[in-house]
Amino acid sequence: MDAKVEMIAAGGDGGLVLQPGHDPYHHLHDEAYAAPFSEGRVGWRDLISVAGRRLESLDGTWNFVLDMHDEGLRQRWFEDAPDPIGGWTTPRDYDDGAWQTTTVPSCWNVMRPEWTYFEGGAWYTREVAFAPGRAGERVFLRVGAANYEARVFLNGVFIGSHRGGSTPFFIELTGHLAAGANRLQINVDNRRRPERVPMNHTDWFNYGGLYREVGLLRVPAVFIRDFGVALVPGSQGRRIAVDVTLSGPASGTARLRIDGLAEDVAIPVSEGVGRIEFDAAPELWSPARPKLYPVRLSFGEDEVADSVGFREIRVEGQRILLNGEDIFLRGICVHEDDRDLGKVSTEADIRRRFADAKALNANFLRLSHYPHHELAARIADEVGLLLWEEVPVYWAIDFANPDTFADADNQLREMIRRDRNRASIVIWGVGNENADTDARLAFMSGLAASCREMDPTRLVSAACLINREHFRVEDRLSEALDVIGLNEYFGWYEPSLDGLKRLFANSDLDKPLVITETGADAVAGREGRPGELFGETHQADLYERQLDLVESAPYVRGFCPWILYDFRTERRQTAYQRGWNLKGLIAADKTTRKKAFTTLSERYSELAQQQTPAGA
Ligand code: GCB
Repeated sequence: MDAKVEMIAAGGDGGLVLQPGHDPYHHLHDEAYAAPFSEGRVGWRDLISVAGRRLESLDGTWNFVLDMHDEGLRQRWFEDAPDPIGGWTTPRDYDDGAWQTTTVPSCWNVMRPEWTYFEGGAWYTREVAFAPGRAGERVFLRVGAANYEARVFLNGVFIGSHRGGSTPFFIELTGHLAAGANRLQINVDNRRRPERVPMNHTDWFNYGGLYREVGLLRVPAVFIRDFGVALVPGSQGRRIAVDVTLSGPASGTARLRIDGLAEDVAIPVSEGVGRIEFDAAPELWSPARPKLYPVRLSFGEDEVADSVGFREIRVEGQRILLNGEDIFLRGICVHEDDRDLGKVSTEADIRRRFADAKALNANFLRLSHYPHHELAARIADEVGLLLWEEVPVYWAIDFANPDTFADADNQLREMIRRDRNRASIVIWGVGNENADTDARLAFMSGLAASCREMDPTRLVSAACLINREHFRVEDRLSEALDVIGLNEYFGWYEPSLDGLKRLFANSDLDKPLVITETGADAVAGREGRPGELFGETHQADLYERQLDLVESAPYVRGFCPWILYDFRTERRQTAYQRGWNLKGLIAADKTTRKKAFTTLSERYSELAQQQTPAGA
């Protein structure tokens, strides 16, 4: 308020003077302007399960402006100062009613050519018509994802903020919403910063915006915040555990129904939490038979509903066991990237992604390098694909910085909370290609511990690097992992596959290893001679040669090359790439298949025939 110009009429001559204490130029000299808007930050504990709930959509047209100097925060645009004041119309540098419009969800980078490379703050404004509901009702704003930091303002008041570009957040609007028209503003900032997660150096495009759905959620005064339904590990598929967390410390009984398995189970809830285990014999979920059961859970006036699969994933020595059966992960990595929509994932796009994975005869996808749209895991549950989900602890994170850890840990917990009832997800990934330093070991072991604390039903992994000194698979983080992920680019960044042979000969592992990346760039339609870089022939040959070696190492229990589709990345600027990573098996049009697609699908078909029924 201190920067607001309040003019008062003074003197008989009709002149205007500034009220003492008000400095209209204050914002020009205040570099701490953003500090108040990092308060009230919401995180994983504020998430609310949306399973089976109806959200009032706020998608569609919003007023929009880019704000590269953060003037909106500096000058507090959201306050919308009364105008005119004391007979004087204060000149101001904004008018959100006059801005251009955009669509939510979207990424601004693909909306207009001149916005392609914009990194900074932007403002989204819209009116929200609100009709109060039942007495005691609580109302939350849900944002599916905003990259990277978001600040929410309602009717001129700052309500809360969130950081982390790929997970949802909830901000309570109860008490702030008026009956009738309300003005909602969201400031989104996608600046890359060295201390954030990811940091400023990545091999994917830094899209900005409100790029997943936005909506309002109404719940009763006491509501179900979170719940989990899963097999009890080690119960041979014969016992189910259900846990429930309410919005506050209420006590009572929650009621559960799983069609075909449990008619009406009473779950005692004390001080807001309840847990129960009971015997049941569900048909187990697997890629071959992705059986889902309808689940309903209620407490008081609140109810959630979901479709849940039951399966067990564990490791035994060098093997990965799905429902007790040995499984080889025939995988492919995929980014959330679209030539036309950027980071926006539509249902049709996700379904195409999975149809292409099925055409490859894959049974596994690595959703790299950040949490993808929540629909991905829902659809994978339905169509029968195993998933690896991960957080963007990518390359040179500021591992010694406790605030960076807090950010990464929150993103991880938000991802687990959001998706823990999805049978398709079998592995949580805690990072990708990070140098084996003491600080990184502590940071990522901490993340692995968070996975185990939040979810004892899945495996933990990370995509690790080769120890170049000993030329071995040797990473101190392995101790904290169930499965070792390995990124290796023999035949692309390194000339010969002899290195891979040597690596396997030198390594002796007591856990399963999954090749989490390998590959080669190829321009779609450019055949090239054998060995010629950027040609389809070299890419396809590389896949053959990699698989020959990989299949010979007993501890390699999965192959997940890089990547399904070509994707945008501004750090690739050769004449072939021009801002694109071309390691896709399919071009950026998501239609043109390269030779390596056929190669891999044939090899995966052979592998599938050797597979136990669960993984076929
Ligand atoms: C990697 C990274 C991935 C890159 C890929 C590449 O090791 O994990 O994000 O895009 O290599 O193409 O070099």
